[in-house]
Amino acid sequence: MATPKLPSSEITPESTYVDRRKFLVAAGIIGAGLAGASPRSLEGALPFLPGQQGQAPQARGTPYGLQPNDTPTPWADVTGYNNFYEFGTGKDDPARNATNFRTRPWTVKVDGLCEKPGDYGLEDFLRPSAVEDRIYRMRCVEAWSMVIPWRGIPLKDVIDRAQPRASARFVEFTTLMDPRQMPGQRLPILEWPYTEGLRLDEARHPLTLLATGVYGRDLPNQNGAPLRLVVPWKYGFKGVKSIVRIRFVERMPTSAWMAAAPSEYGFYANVNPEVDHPRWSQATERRIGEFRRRPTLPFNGYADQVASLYSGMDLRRNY
Ligand SMILES: Nc1nc2c(c(=O)[nH]1)N[C@H]1C(S)=C(S)[C@@H](COP(=O)(O)O)O[C@H]1N2
Ligand SMILES: [Mo]
Repeated sequence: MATPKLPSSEITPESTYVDRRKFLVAAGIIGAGLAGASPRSLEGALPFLPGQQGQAPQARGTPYGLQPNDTPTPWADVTGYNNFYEFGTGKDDPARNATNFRTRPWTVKVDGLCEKPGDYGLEDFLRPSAVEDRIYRMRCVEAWSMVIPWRGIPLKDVIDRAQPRASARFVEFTTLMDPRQMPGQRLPILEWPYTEGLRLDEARHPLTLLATGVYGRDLPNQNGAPLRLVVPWKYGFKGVKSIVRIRFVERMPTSAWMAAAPSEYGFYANVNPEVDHPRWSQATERRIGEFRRRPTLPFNGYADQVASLYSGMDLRRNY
């Protein structure tokens, strides 16, 4: 696995909360012989060559905010360098520990302040005509970034079908709770189940995707199968994985990361190079696979499309 070697100054500040060895022991990974037991079956089978399927990166001014020097991050990194704490806090833990995670059958409950609540099967979400391939720049609050060819449907489609009421102002998303399958949930790493939220207008923005795949095939489990959120102008932690509930609410939801460290992870999480994380700078980033750091762009390069959502807001306070 080509897990990039990072200088120690960059290693997983998000996992400061976690004692990794405690995790491994309690999760039954040390001693249970799980480590290394499951080879990454998809690795090496690159199914999608940029330029052959889906949206190839184009010149400046593409609808998806790619810059001329943005090329897709290799499959091995997209699927081997992950944050999915339900399966461990190391970047290569999810690929190893999520191999047998069951994603079929899968039901997503849509409820809260809407006219058409219901339990949806995956097939209900995935009208084939609505599925699109889009290459997005993605940036983690840990100051690394990738360029990922996602496949998915606009979240707006799902929201419109549910018909939110006028009183609905936010959308809350919840990850599956299943400590038997998700060893991280047996430990107090975050408040489980993982939750996230968007303001309703952010959720309806045409860039916001419910992703079902990468590189033209179904999402690998470590990337949040079978359904995860992708919001390219926000820090990666907004991209809640393995979603089982989408709920319309009046009040701003508390996300898992806000609950863990409210002074470090705000609700808005718009990529803002001018507002440092309390423990490190957000001015630059390291693109996985590259060595020289890049400047971080406001709204991760999507300002033209999304800055108007925040006009009148103090983006230093609303980090
Ligand atoms: N349920 C759940 N969703 C999650 C996380 C997590 O730990 N649990 N980590 C978040 C963080 S911090 C990041 S950067 C992205 C990483 O997505 P990727 O591994 O597909 O690149 O997932 C986000 N979604
Ligand atoms: Mo992240």
